[in-house]
Amino acid sequence: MTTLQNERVKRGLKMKVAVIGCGFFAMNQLHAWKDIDGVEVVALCDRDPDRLAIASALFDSVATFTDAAEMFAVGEFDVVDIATTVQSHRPLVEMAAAHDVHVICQKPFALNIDDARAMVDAVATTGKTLMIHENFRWQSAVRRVIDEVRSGIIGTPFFGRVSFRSGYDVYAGQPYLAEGERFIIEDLGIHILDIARALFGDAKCITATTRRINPAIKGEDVATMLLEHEGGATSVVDCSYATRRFPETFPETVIEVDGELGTIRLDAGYQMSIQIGEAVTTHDLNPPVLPWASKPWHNIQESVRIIQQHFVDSLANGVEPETSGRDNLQTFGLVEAAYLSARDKRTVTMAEL
Ligand code: NAD
Ligand code: 89V
Repeated sequence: MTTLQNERVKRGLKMKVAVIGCGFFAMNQLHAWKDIDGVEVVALCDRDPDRLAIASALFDSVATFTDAAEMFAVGEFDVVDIATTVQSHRPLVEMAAAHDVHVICQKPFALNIDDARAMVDAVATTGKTLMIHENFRWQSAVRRVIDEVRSGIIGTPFFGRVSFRSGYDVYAGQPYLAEGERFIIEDLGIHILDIARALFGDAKCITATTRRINPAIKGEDVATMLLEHEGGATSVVDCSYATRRFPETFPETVIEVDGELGTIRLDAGYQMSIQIGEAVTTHDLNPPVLPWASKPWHNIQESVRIIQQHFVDSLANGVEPETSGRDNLQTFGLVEAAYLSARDKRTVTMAEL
């Protein structure tokens, strides 16, 4: 725990959080902060005054800023939660480091791996914590599978498939997703690759193919990736926003893991089955719909509260959050390596990055 954090806990004070970016997704982060004991959102920043007004209406009292530098100059907070899109992540993380606060930064971490490394270094020199808001591994159903695999119940895993296929109109809520040269690996695949890492450990290499099916968008909306993990498992990570099917499963991730002793499946509808030998157990892992959440986003919304609680707990216990900036260099590295693989039509080793 840092000196500041120690002092606050000793004095029974709340952890003060400032949030930069009050757009589409930040509303979930703001609701989640309100739910977490010992936390107080004290400042909001968005360069769009309309977004700032919508977000500040959630609070009885909160300082508002349209310029992040002005917010940092006023200070008086322990943590900055950066919920902007990727273009501003590096300058804002570096600004946070210059002002000696803990940092949470939304995914995708950065525009490229050099920026991501520089951001990790900038916060490391302050001794503060940097966590990437990589929430999919914290969805309760996904987490249950991760915990079961880590418990060793199916023995050492040798194969996995982590799959996200949907035809949901993500462009309506997030128009920028249709406009980037990169789309599905950077935006969604990053989560699915991170789940593969949580299940099977770091990867040695990756082979990827990409397609664009929807002619109205700029980037790829289909990606199929094959990973060799350092522990010996092989995984297939496949993602699509061009898959029309009923029932539509957005935003569920389905998972298969084969281990030496058995198998675990997380199927559509949040149904998990575990088979050890001939014995099969089934488990309904439907997540709750939090009071401020709505279907079909409720599993993601729940994971936002869980990851933010994990951040608070990690600070209180003086431990690195699971998806720290340092850890997320591996997930972000897989994104970079997947694009390189698809472009050059070859397997890319992580050591090349
Ligand atoms: P958005 O465009 O709706 O919101 C971003 C907000 O940040 C905007 O209101 C914009 O005005 C503001 N902003 C941008 N740069 C700024 C700056 N320098 N200073 C102050 N304000 C600034 O985007 P969004 O859909 O909310 O996405 C934000 C981030 O969240 C993205 O990185 C996206 O990938 C991520 N996201 C994550 C999930 C998830 O489940 N983890 C889901 C959706 C989006
Ligand atoms: O989770 C995300 O990052 C979102 C979405 C689920 C639409 O891909 O952008």
